[in-house]
Amino acid sequence: MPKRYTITTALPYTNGPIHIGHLAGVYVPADIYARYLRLTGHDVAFIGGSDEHGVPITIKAKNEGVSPQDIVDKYHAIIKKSFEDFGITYDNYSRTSAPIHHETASEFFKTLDEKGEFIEETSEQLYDAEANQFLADRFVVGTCPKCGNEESYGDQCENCGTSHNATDLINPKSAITGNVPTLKQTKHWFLPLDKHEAFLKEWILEGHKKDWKPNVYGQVKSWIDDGLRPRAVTRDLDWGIPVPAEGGEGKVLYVWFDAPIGYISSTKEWAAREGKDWEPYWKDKNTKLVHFIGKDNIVFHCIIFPSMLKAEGSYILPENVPANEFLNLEGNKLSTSKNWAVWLPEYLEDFPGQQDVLRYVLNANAPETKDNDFTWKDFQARNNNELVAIFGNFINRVVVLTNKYYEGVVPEPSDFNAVDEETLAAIKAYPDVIASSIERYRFREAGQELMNLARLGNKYLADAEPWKMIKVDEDRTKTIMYVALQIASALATLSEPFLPFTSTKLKGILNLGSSAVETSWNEVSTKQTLLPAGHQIGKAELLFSKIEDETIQKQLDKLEASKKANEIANATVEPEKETITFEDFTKLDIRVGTILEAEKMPKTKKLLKLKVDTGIDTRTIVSGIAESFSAEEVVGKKVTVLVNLAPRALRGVESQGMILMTETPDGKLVFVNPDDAEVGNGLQVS
Ligand code: B3M
Ligand code: ZN
Repeated sequence: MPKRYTITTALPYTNGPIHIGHLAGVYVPADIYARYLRLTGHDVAFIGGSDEHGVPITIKAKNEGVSPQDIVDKYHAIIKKSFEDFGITYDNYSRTSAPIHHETASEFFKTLDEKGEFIEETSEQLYDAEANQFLADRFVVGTCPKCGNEESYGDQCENCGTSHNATDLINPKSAITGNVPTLKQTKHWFLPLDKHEAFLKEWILEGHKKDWKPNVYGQVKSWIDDGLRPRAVTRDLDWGIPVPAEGGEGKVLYVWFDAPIGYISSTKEWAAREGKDWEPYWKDKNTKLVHFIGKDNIVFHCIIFPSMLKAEGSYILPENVPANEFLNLEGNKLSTSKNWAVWLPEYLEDFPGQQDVLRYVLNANAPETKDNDFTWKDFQARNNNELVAIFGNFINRVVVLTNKYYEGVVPEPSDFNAVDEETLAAIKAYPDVIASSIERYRFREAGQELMNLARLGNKYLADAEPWKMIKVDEDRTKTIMYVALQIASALATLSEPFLPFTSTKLKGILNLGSSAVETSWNEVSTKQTLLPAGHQIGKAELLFSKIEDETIQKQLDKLEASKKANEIANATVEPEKETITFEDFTKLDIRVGTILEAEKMPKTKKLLKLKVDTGIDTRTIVSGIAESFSAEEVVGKKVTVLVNLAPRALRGVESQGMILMTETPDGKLVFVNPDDAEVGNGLQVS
């Protein structure tokens, strides 16, 4: 029975492009799901859009010295294009700055306000007097009261996922000035989550214990068990949707209040464009609403948004929220600020036309039940050993041999032997096997099943060896090629959700365009023949190509460069020392000298024994620079020397002064080098 589905994906903040973590956690699984449902005849609204409000946008705008509008315009376009490029088949991709969204979110707020679903309260909130601003959300960082993470934001801790009020933070600090905030009174609208606790318990804890993913259910249960409290849904900020209520001047809706309503606005925008009615997609009890998100968004989609929908009264609730865990990159957390990421626009520049490879690898390694790691070596291995060696190799052999033996015409089979029968029967089982994994949100498993079908094909050909058989039994060869072509056709249909670009290409090669040979998902099981004898196929084209070691090394080098750049950027600068007087300074006798001789001190790693001409005399200085310089390379160097330091014995040698050094970001010592100065001259201040 065809059903109606509303599928939503987290609305990305438009403060940067999209990276592989986003794609793996949210957009690839959602697209597999949406494509599969359409292929099996369901009525699907696949909804997305950009989240253009909130502090992340304001901060980015401040950092770049442009307006928030400039930021959202720039990244909305980039993100939308990435989704198109990677074949994410949204029915609508909107943005929360769209007038329809402002209207929808305002109306939603007003309805709750009129129904008395908010508590209006004046309370003390964190305030930064220097910045003249209340500190909500990402404008404040402090220690999470739940897990102790010292970098929790005001509204949510990204470490444990908990959402809290900014005043709950321990040791809060302004993210704008670094100041310790003060408290200042202000009025806000609060959604009393405690009031919805009973409903949430019944709906999730009792109703979805079995069908929701354990990671999602577990988090939700722990929050509910901890007790829910009222949460402010308004903010003292100037970027966002104005609060449509008396006393709301100068205030906007909390971004997490407006953003999920963005799913509804985007559905409305789509329906208006398509001449459809949006309401059944959000209000008909038979519609299945599914939210695809990352684990940091669970609280908002499982507790806050459902409480809002329930309070409004006319909406359905999500049937499932298959949130994923996080993807790491080469063993480290993906990070925008550290540029530790593979950005989609950059990937496409480096791997043009290879979107399916990334979709495949990200799905194969998706962080479905635990955090997972993306490595470039694994990317290469999955491409070379699975896509090229199994899927691509099978298709290539089938197409090349069909062209070679039969000028591209599907041959007439004769009697099927037991292996042929088994193989033909096995093909028919795949649509259900893959579907069953997809319907349980096990997209990795589903992708592996698809690859198993290609494996079946590869093995069938390798065992049957048509390239040998052609020399001894032409009829048998025809049967073999006929069976192999049926597998190829099944692959063209069943690969579409996972490898959409490859599927299109393969359909072209197999010439599946005409309705007589087009096979739907379900028909792979039910049709007697997928590719009938006599059907003309096209010429071979490579579906995938081998990725060489150099290509992978380039990506690893890029990451290494990011790491270096971070080290330099994060190199800590020592705090300034206590103030000294000019007299204190003049006590130091620092002069320019030349190193005349140098030798390594025995049995130490660090020390060089130097003879230095200071202009006053030639003296011995024992210096801890041997890990940065060899004895030979320092001879003849001009150096700055502190000459009136009390002599000191180091390893039995009296050292009569010290050389001034500084350090490069990676810890190598360098001389404070007075190349242009005269030996014996003193250091001066001016
Ligand atoms: N923009 C958070 C994020 O990008 C947020 C999602 C909104 S979904 C309604 O992680
Ligand atoms: Zn925490």
